[in-house]
Amino acid sequence: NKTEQYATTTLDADQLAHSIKRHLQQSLGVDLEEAGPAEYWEALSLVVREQGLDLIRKTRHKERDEKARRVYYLSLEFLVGRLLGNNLHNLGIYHQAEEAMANLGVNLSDVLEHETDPALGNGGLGRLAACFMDSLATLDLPAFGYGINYRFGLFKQDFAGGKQVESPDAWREESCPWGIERPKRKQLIKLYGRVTERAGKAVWEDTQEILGMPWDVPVTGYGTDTVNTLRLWESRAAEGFDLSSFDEGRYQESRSGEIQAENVSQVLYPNDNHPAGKELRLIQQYFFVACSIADLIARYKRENGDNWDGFAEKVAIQLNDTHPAIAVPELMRILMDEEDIVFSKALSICREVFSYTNHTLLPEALEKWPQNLITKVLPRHMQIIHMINYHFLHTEVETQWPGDNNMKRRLSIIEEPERPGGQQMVRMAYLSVVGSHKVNGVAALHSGLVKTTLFPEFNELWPDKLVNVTNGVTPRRWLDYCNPELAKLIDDTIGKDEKADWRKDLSKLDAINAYADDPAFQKKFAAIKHNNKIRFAAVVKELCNIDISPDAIFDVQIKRLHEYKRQQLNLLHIMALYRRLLDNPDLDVPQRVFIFGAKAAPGYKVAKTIIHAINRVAERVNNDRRIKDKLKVVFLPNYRVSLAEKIIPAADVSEQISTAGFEASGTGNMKFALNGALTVGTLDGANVEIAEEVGDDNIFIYGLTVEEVAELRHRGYNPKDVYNSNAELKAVIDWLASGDLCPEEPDAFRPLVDSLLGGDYFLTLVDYQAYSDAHDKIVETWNKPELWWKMAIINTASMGKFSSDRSIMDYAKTIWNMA
Ligand code: 26W
Repeated sequence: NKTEQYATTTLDADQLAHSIKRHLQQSLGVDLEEAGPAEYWEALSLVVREQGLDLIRKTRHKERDEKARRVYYLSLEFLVGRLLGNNLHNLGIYHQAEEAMANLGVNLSDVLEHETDPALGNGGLGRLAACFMDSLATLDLPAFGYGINYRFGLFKQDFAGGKQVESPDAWREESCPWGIERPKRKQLIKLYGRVTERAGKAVWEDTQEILGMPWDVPVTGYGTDTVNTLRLWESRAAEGFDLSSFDEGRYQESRSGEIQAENVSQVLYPNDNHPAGKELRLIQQYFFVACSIADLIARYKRENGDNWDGFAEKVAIQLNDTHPAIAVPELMRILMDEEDIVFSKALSICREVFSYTNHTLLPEALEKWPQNLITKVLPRHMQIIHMINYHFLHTEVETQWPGDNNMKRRLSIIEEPERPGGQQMVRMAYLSVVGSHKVNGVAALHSGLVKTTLFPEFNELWPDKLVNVTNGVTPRRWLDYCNPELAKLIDDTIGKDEKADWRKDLSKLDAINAYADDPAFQKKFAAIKHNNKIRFAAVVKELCNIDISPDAIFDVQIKRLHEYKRQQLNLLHIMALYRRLLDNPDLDVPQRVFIFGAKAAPGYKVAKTIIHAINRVAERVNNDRRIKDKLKVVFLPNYRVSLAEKIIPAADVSEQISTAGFEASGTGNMKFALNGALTVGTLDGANVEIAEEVGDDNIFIYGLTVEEVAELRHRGYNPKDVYNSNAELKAVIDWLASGDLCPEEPDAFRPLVDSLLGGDYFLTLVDYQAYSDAHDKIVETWNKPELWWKMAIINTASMGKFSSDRSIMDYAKTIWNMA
């Protein structure tokens, strides 16, 4: 039986080649002679999809028999990256596929480059969700991811005159063999309308309806037959044609309802750490939440019947930030209005089922929706939010702080306007805390701040609710797949039998520590880095037409552009280095290449100015013969997952330089250290734990701590004082302001200069000197290669803690009650 043959993950090269040919001819209608890498990509993807679907079915049967608790990960973003190479790896058929392709006369890596990189996320939060899906499958945990199948992912980025230019990313326009439509599981959801009472029951009526069509992406695990599902919803019109208007020849009009409905899943909002506050965004949130909750309830009933008493035992729902927070009143609505369960019981079911992850402390990033808007779009949900709030304030808060109305005002899910005439706002974070049994931050430092500064009263009221789960990254994509030479060196050194496979247990890397001083191992480690740098230099040449030497220090900052992440600090320092070289062209310093990748939210003026300024400085520096190639600056356009996979293995220095207290965790920091780059960073987010793991001697920590930041703000801070007392810093800021770098638009960098000198909220100037000193230490260390490579090896060897497998086991134990 043909299908059974695919159930095992032991396809050999011949079988694979046979299936590839079959799909080329029979699924794609392409002759072998006509097939290029794009066709081979599609054919091989179909082979893998076949395998994935078969295993999904088996996983489902196994779970049905075992009746275990399932976790549902609700996220508006899943930044999965390219899937074919990763799936081949996870299924253990990568080398067979390589061989099969070679026999067909094609190169597998060329084929893999033909996959469009699905950009269904903005940055850290979305990429974390993707690493978690990989780990859930690898650990054989029953799990579904739920999200939106956006037609347009995060915009594509280009530069014109150094400025960011955005264009739409219609990523599905080319075929996408991974997604499989599941019409049998479609959902109908309601919006707008009004609530009336009939026979003592709330009835939500006169609504508009949209259809949610699920689109399933198989998620393979490494070294296991478990394949989970990422179910992404696409919106469609609920009714077909309005036939009367069709008959009258008004074809466009008859479809107008449909066009509106389809808008809902059209585009990913490109904001990171700043809400858009738009009605369509609220509808997106409700749309995917309502589809997902209905879907998981239907699954529960199929498997367990109609008895709600067992629901919380079988279902755990994780809210990835507050974006899906409307799930709390949605489940309440179903329990109360459709299942006749009383309020208090419904709330306790919710609290057993939900938990919420906070990813940011930035005040402007915390979502609040105008009460009026929720009332208009989701009138029943607004009533239920009021009911939850009333119960919370008048029983729970009242018991803890009797008669304290000030406390009630502070903790209310509804924020009262500060000025008369202002609007009431619904605090989605408070709704999430009140509706959940656990709330977690994403690194130890961050979770501490969640307790002490973000939700101190909640922590007093419910001392066990706020917990920490430090983020992690999947070692499959971020070491094995992106850095195969290093993966092989590790295998050759510590073995690759079932027991020693670091791919499944990253703490096994610890054994590499024994080789940190070994000259032969150091030589191999350094040679691999060098090879990665040669390959990456070719990418830079192709994308930017800039020549960089693999002998230079590759110093990298790749992440969303945000003032708190302080790309501007990096820029000011580069400008100073350039001036130092101009003053003294024979300065005995190693060659350095500063590499950036970052997208700015289209509406974020200062962030865009920083991109423009970096590009202008790059142009000046790269074309100045006087400095003899000692300094280069590269800003790669259109930073995304597939580019990160090429940059990170080639990095020597990892820039993690946020203002202390602002980067919740960071996950790029982990990927770099795992691949043997040394971190220059502040004591922020997971940098603190990275420093703990590698030891203070193996990381370049600089700058103000969280406490010092608070102290300085308390004392009062004037950036002009720093500006006036640091001649080098003053000179580069004056240069930025002078218009010299952008003569056709002399005021171009004003927004940046004003942000620095008029307030400097992110304390860039305060940390400048310490940052510059840290870089001097980096150079000093680079000049002692045995020390450098020892440190680099210790970094790789010490990253065991930062596997997303460990993160997921933490969630399973402390939050989901699954292990
Ligand atoms: C509604 C607007 C909005 C959009 C996105 C607000 C907030 C966000 C995200 C929470 C921003 C984000 O991606 N946060 C990052 O989450 C990562 C995973 O936990 C952390 O590693 C990063 O430090 C954090 O900035």
